[in-house]
Amino acid sequence: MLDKIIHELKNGKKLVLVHSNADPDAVGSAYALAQAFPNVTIGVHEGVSKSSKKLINKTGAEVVVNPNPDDFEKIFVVDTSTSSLLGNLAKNIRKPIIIDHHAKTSWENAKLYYHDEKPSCAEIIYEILKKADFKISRNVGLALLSGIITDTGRFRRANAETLKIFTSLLEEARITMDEVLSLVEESPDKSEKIALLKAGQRLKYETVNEYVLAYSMIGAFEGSASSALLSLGADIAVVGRQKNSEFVVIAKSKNNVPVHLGRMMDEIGRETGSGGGGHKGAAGVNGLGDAEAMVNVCVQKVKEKIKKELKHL
Ligand SMILES: [Mn+2]
Repeated sequence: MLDKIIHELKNGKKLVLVHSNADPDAVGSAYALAQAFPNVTIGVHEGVSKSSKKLINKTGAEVVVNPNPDDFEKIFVVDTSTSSLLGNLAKNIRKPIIIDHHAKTSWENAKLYYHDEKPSCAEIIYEILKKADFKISRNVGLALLSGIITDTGRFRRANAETLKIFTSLLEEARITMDEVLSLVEESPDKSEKIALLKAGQRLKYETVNEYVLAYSMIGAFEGSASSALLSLGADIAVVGRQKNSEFVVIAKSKNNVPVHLGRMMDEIGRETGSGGGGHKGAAGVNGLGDAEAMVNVCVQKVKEKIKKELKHL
């Protein structure tokens, strides 16, 4: 199927969409495609994450916020598990071509759905570029390397193949480890520090057998807040954010937790008429509704799933 995708990338006016609040794996992947193939515009709903802004500044990547999909002949969707992460853009998309590495979901109207559950989407893109005989430039190298390093949680979720691709990229694009790290490392600014501490103040926790489940609410930075709760000692963290009538809930877990959060969020998304998905250890659900109620739904579901798993052991 990769050959078909390469064929599709070679001609026509193309829009490559990434998920809202796009991380370096999403932006890096889209940027690499835009460099390797002609006539590619990168688009996102609402905007990109803070660390992606750094990558954009460094590489000069152009990302259009809220583009009009009707202006393009072909729509690609990269690093995005469900159409709810495309916000309003999702309505205007016909027959998209999906390239994704999250847990498989139902992209019903997709023209092609290339799915490979690699630790990062950047690794799939690397494979595409190799197949297309594209010579990796420094900026494309930096983009893919930052995607890999962030999505694998500094290699914690990487496998041997990821590391091989990572070293090939360092070599081919003549990039040092220091350059990659300084691109992805950042200290939180004041608003993020305060938001995280507030999430700490609102923190609640429960235990299921030996697992500790912590959950909280935050006004922004729900991704870093869920990581922070894991650093504090929780095995599973669930953090919700209310934004007007919309909610986002992020769940993260340590490796030892026997629940695939991506599949769980997909399930919750379908049950509640919202959209969910992700990886085993990091996933999210978003849509219209009450964030706190959704946090409770997620917490209950995690507990049920752990209990069920433990019964099977
Ligand atoms: Mn990704």
